[in-house]
Amino acid sequence: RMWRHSSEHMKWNGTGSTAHFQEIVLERCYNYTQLVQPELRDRDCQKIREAFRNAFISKDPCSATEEDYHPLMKLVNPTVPCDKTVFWSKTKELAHQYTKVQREMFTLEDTLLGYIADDLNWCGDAGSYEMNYQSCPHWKKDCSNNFVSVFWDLVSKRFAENACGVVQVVLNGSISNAFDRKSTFGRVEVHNLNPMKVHTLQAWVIHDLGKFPSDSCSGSSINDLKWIIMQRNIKFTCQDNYSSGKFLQCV
Ligand code: 2NF
Repeated sequence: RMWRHSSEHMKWNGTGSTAHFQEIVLERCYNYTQLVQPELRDRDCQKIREAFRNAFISKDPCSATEEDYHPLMKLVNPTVPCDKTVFWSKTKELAHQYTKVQREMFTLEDTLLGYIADDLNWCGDAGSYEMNYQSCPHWKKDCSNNFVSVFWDLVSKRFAENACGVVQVVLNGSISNAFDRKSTFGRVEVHNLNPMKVHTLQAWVIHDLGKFPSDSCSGSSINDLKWIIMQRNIKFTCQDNYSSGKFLQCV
């Protein structure tokens, strides 16, 4: 019986839920709402933790839908001021360094839900009130409609819908497709910018994040991005020849 019990929990190919998930969610929520963004101090972190847990607990971890997260989304709406949104793709660390220096700029992980969930993993099981700490569905090997992927797609969509004015994206010029249509940025965020609110998308193609410079503003992937953005009646500008050091200093 023991053997059967543990093999059932090892059924997925992805990493299991993060140890102490509930405590981490609560602690990050308090930290964010009291210290990072005290304007949000009236948010109820216990309720947020509970809504987050209720979204996925006792459910088939490969049948996640946006609706599962609606109660959580109702508790937290994105509130980034105009001109302050920073998207990223394959440049997570650099983008986060950037918003640390430019304190009033926001990546998704500088907003409450992104801050709470960043680098965490979570899933439950149909017919159990427990989280599965042994394994969770891998988004490529098991199923794309797992609770982690559906969460990031949804918060990324809301983050993009909320953006206004001039918005920025930090892209990696050291890989062959600095803009990737299949990334969250290319698949979700680009298509959910509201042309009534977003004036310009400003792309930064940073060239020293790997060994070789491979892509630039004049490359075909950025041209794809430019075409998509202009089709959507949003202005597009692009800067390259930036190293990460120069980017962090000069902007
Ligand atoms: O973990 C995050 N903080 C996160 C995850 C997904 C999306 C943040 N985002 C938001 C951010 F706000 C960025 O603006 O989307 C943008 C970055 O996503 P991206 O897919 O364009 O960039 P990548 O560097 O390719 O991926 C970021 C991380 O997400 C994972 C990927 O393995 C990497 O760790 N990821 C990408 N797609 C999926 C997916 N469908 C995914 N993980 C699970 N399911």
